[in-house]
Amino acid sequence: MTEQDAEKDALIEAARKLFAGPIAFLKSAPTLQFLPADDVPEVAFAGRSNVGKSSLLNALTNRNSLARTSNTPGRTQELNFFDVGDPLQMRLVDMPGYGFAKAPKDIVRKWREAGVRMEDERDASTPRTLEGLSIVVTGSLVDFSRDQAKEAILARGGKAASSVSKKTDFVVVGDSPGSKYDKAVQLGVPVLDEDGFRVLLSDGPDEAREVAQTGE
Ligand SMILES: Nc1nc2c(ncn2[C@@H]2O[C@H](COP(=O)(O)OP(=O)(O)OP(=O)(O)O)[C@@H](O)[C@H]2O)c(=O)[nH]1
Ligand SMILES: [Mg+2]
Repeated sequence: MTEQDAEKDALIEAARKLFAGPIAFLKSAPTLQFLPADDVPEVAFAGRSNVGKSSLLNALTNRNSLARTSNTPGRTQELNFFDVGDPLQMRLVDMPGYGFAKAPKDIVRKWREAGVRMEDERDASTPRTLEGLSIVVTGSLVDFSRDQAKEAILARGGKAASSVSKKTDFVVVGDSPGSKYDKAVQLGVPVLDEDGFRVLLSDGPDEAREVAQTGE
């Protein structure tokens, strides 16, 4: 074994011991004024909601329920601090996720206003101009795959529905649309072509209604 290998093994063994030893929940900080003193190194788990940050923290420390996990995005809502080692060596910090979470939009905004920056805030910062709207995409679009169209709708807070009803707000129609188009016309649901869809995404529903075709 080389000297480097030996050093590496010693580090791995020290880490194993550290994470097998005492680890305790310290506190949840809802705002910056509740952060613990900055006295030891901290490793924070940041990332999109529901990707498994809390689960990773549990796996790393070989404990089942140190950090609370859940199937529902937005489980972790505050900064949760865990003291590692006795005497204290470092802290692990479980952070709220960002992205499509149910609750954390406001929470992420609160942290952002407090000066905390998370990487890749793309989704959290897309304005939710389609909040509460149900949109059906049918037929093939030129510049969007079905998934891309759906993602663009979801990112703005809209719902990508699969069938047309009176409650549908817009039907986006590409080539060879089929019966969903007929149904939209029949029910008087505003129909958008691909350009109209772009208006919906960039300018919102009011502008899109101006360029939509409405049947009957
Ligand atoms: N298949 C699979 N599922 C995982 C893995 N890690 C976590 N999960 C599951 O993913 C879901 C979310 O896990 P969490 O650890 O709560 O995710 P989080 O990133 O802390 O979520 P937020 O606190 O909402 O930001 C749970 O249902 C976990 O069981 C993994 O490695 N593989
Ligand atoms: Mg979590």
